[in-house]
Amino acid sequence: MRVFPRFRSMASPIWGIVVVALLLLTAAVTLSSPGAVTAAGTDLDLFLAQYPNTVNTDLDNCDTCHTNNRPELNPYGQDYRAQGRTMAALTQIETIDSDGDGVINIVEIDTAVEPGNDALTPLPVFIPLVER
Ligand SMILES: [Ca+2]
Ligand SMILES: [Ca+2]
Repeated sequence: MRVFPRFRSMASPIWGIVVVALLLLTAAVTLSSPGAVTAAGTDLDLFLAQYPNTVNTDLDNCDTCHTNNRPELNPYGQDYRAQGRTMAALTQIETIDSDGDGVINIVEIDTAVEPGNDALTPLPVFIPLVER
């Protein structure tokens, strides 16, 4: 059976080495990119330490600071980064409305609503009127 020279060369051991090298390079780039492992290992941990009531809520994930187009930051994540990505930064941005939905960040955080997503706001609280 005749094998075309092009396919024969593809089967040589050097291509196996090239493929393995590319896979290792891809893994190294993925693991070292900021916002991937770093964000999950430090920024989210800082957030949960600062706001322990948000553990196991909708804020206990990367969506708190990132858009669905990772590693792109949402407005809250951008404000957090601009202030230095520390616990002090979290405190500094509590009283601003990062996503512009009319609710300041700390109120959204206290109600487990994303402070970087203007499509999500806390439900209004209705206080019943009491007749005298
Ligand atoms: Ca807001
Ligand atoms: Ca919001």
